[in-house]
Amino acid sequence: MEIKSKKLVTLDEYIIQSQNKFPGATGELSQLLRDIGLAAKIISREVNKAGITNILGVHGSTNVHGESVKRLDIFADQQLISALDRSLITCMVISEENDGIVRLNSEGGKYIVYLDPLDGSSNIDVNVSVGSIFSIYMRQPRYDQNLVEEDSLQPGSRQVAAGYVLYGSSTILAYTTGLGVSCFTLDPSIGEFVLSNSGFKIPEKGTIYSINEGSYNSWSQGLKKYIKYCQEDDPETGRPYTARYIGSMVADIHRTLVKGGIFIYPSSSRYPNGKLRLMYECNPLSFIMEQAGGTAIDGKNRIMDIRPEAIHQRVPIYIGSPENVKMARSFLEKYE
Ligand code: AHM
Ligand code: MG
Repeated sequence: MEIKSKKLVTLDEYIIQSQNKFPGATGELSQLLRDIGLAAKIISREVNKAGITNILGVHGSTNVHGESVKRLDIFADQQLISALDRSLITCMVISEENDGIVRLNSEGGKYIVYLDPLDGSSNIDVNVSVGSIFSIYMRQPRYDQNLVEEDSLQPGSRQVAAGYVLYGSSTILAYTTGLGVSCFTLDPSIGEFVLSNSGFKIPEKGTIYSINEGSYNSWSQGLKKYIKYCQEDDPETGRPYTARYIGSMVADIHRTLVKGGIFIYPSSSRYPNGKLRLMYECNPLSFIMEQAGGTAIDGKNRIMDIRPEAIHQRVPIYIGSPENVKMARSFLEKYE
């Protein structure tokens, strides 16, 4: 009897194999990605335990074992930063959890990493998916070698790699180094991320729109008209579209990548520049989206072309299937 088994490719194996596509690669970026993969496994384990916090103790308290319980977003931040610190390749980390830059032990390290360690963490209380996001840049050589915040202020088009981890019904890691998007699923029985899809592509057009409609009254005319267009009856174009909004950006973007459609976080009176952060939410997810064949704009311009002015700056975002984003942009232009 012939036994045919599909070969499992783990994240670590895949990263090492992919390194060969970059002649002259030193292996440092591969190491950095593997460090993030390891931290993601530890965070995934803790996120999955979050539902039993009543037994283990609520955040900020002491659990039944007498251990202090950290907030999960702080825990995720510490895991990722210490994983990056250990391998001495990264000189600086900027994270949603820290107001300023975090200098690591390797001031000479050539990479700068932006992190949203646990995006959507307010959703944990209600057992909804959350995610981690990362964005990696090369440190630019300067004569004055002191590491300063400005070194990290590079447009998204200069990212050398980016990705996200979605802690959902299963844990998924997706990343790109500019040669397409690869997705891995965590197999908890062996504790490994296993390749589930390489060369991941978003549908050209989709029938799902995703936006927090509670802010409807403070939207621009163009956006109001576009959302009305999504809701109109026109079977030929698949309308009315379906509305889906999880309120956890990584989960909303992951669904958009798989099923197609559009995700929008616009400017509003509460958030004149949108709510989401350019450097550790919008840029990395735009890089993934573009590498999967999608589009990401701020309403007019490509997100990854924006010249950043501050590490925590916010930006409106329209991201998803190219046809849907193009249509949204045409409404914004027409009713400006
Ligand atoms: P957070 O970084 O404080 O978790 O906020 C980011 C989250 C995103 O995941 C999500 O897309 C957005 O906030 C939802 O915001 P809103 O509740 O305003 O719709
Ligand atoms: Mg966030």
